[in-house]
Amino acid sequence: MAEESVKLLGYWGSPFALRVKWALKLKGIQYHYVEEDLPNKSPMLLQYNPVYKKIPVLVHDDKPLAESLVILEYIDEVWKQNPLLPIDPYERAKARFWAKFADDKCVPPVMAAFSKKGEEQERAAKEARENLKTLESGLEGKRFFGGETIGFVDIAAGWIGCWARMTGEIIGINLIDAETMPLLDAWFQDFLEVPFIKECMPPQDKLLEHNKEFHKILTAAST
Ligand SMILES: N[C@@H](CCC(=O)N[C@@H](CS)C(=O)NCC(=O)O)C(=O)O
Repeated sequence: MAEESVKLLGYWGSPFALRVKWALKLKGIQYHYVEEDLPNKSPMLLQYNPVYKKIPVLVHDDKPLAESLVILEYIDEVWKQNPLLPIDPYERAKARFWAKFADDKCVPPVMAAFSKKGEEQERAAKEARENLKTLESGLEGKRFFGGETIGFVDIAAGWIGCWARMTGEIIGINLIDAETMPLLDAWFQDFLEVPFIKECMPPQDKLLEHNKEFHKILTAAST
């Protein structure tokens, strides 16, 4: 049988590519990583993801797949070891619900708090804190969203802890409040300390500098 080929098109500072790196690492899948220059997208990226033209793209045996949450589900279906989604259909649906909630309701206000100024920024920061508090309820007292082991929602939402904390540091507004969301705060810390999770994280100093530059560009554009 021919050896299977797995390729990931990503960008070092992308949290969406990080999700895929985490999932492949958890499953123990070897892959070839291709770093994209996002301002000058490669013909390969445009060919493989003509619809969104974004990374990450997973290419499995020449079959490309875009959108990180879709890729996570694909990885989970193809490589069954260390499952990400629970077996029970209702629990699976709930995991998908919280991953979608994180993308739809937590990421946008964190990004808005990062890119806006004044009252708009305050409003976005408040919304981010409220929605992160709601995300906390999905933990239901468990160590991870996946229970005792890392699951779909952990992989989908775990990066928000690092990015929201860094964003808070850059804009001087706390987005994760350890007093009002102690369980989520503890989960972020616990999750990000898991060795294979930590191993895949981009270098924090480099990420901070990169995000500071990005913040300057975004806020200059909004004046
Ligand atoms: N919903 C997408 C988001 C992917 C995304 O926003 N990728 C960014 C990098 S973090 C990108 O490729 N940006 C290039 C562009 O928008 O032109 C996913 O979950 O995969």
